[in-house]
Amino acid sequence: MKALVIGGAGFVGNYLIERLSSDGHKVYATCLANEKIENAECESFNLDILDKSAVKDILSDVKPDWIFHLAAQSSVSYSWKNPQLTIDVNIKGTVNILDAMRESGLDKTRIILIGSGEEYGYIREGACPIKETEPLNPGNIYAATKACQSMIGSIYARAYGMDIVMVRAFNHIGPAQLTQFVVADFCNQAAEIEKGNRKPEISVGNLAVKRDFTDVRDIVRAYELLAEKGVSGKIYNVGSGKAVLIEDILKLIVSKSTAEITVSVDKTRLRPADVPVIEADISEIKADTGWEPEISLEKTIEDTLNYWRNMD
Ligand code: A2R
Repeated sequence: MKALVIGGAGFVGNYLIERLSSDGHKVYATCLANEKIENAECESFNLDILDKSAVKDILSDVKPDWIFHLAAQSSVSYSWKNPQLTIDVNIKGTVNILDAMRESGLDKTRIILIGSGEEYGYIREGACPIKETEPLNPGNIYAATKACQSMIGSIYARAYGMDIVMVRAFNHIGPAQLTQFVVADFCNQAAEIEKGNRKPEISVGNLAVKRDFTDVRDIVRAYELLAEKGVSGKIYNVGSGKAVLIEDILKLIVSKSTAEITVSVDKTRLRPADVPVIEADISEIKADTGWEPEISLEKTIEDTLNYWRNMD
């Protein structure tokens, strides 16, 4: 298949390109002008998804069989600081891509829209693990934009018969993730302590929330399977199906570190509002594609710690 990964220079994009190429697909990818796609097998283009005519040009050039839309302002904490940009990229950007597909005669091409488990937000009591049918009640700006993306995706699928599969991905982690995300941040801090570059104290935000973490390599395998076997117009949770306390993740990282580490709470790391528990019900994706996560949390933490240990 010819696959186009929009937003291919990010954390997930790199893994997805690698996965698709190693499975024999011809992969094209886009990134912003200040970014670079590292994979040599992949043909890349610069693209800002806010420029619809540029999106159309690339679609007409590549004529992909599958589109994976990963381009996003993907940080929850940054979305509080810059809601306008988050709304522009995550909502207007998605509409630009869907409209560009229709205007280029690619309205029957399969597109995988990557949303987020954050869309569910403040769920009803007893609703965990969360099914795709759970009402959305987003708790932050990023989540609201992704909820909007999945609603628009459903509307375009129904109204225009477009082949859209929507994903609600829960937290994904692994080597090379930016340190604005919690596990990468803790692993980086632990590795810096081991190297003697900082005092033996990890600085943390809210440890009392539970999140559903999956290795990024399992996540991209899910995306590929959804492109192959996902049902058009449907929304799928992609996660581990098991929420873990951030505090327990921290304990795991500290236990795997060779340094003696203490923990301190940094109030600037606390967010204006945190949703207490997010956990996925993954029976839909299991039933339709056979996917389930294979890599343990322990293995992911070890690989992520090693990644930061090897950084200069
Ligand atoms: O913000 P940057 O410079 O890291 O660039 C990000 C890129 N991006 C854009 N691409 C095209 N046009 C734009 N206007 C635009 N704004 C940002 O999308 C980055 O290279 C990519 C997203 O990658 P990450 O931030 O590393 O996110 P990750 O973890 O790969 O997640 C991919 C998807 C996103 O839809 C998340 O919301 C979802 O999975 O969880």
